[in-house]
Amino acid sequence: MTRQKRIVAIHDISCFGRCSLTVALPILSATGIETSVIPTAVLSTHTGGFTGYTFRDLTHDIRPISEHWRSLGLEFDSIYTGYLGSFEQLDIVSEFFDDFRTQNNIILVDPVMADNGKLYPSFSPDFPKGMLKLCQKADIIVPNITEAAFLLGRPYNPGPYTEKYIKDMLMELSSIGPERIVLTGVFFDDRHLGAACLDKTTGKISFAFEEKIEGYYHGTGDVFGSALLAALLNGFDLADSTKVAVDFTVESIRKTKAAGTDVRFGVNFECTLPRLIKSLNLY
Ligand code: PXL
Repeated sequence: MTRQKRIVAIHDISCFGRCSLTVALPILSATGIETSVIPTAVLSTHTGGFTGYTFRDLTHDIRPISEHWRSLGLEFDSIYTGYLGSFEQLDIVSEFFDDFRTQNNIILVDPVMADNGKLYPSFSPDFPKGMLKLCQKADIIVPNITEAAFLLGRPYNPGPYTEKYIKDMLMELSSIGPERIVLTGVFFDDRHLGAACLDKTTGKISFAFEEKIEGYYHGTGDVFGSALLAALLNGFDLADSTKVAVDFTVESIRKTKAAGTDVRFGVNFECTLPRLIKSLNLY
């Protein structure tokens, strides 16, 4: 057996609502990857559509965890970050990258902060500037169209998009620094939705689309990012990993829509995991 891959996922724990760590941990583990976590905060629910949620900030636990891990000489094949709640957390995570970057590991930053043209309510208008600095240190970034617009200081375009618009956006995002860009929420017509990716080392741009399912389902960015990383770490190239992640996310949404679940409760990725495992040719 080849050496088992090990990653660290640095996100919050939203106790209810299937996003961030409650999504990343099961998806990556199910695909054979040893998944360590650094929880950045504990919330009773995510912040998308719920009111009255609790929030326990764990910012000041991140450095001590990192120091302990350094004393143990731990190494990770990937560092995967998602929702980070403050400038201080961005700075501490940036230091973590400096401490745990190796020649070959993949730093994947999902710049979680916005969707549908708007910043999430918990972020101040200058937060994208801080997130941009973290993205500069990444090997891969996975913004949605709104996050890409905020990172680039461009006006939000609600779509549909042209191929040229998406290709230009990918090129501009790659000038931030990362070698690989995966842009989600891409559509050229009203019937299909998916993602586009650019691999700067080969210059190759690829698209992956599936049938569009109406409704705004929470946590799908985390389902997508986790499946993408699972595929990359299992040896798939960027274009194929993007296809696998689009397929897994859309199938999870399809099941959830069929069940009529509250869109705030996240998507049924659990019952879609066998499909992911099959598409990665695992076990
Ligand atoms: O899925 C992204 C996410 C993660 N964590 C928290 C969130 C959100 C999006 O709203 O609120 C706490």
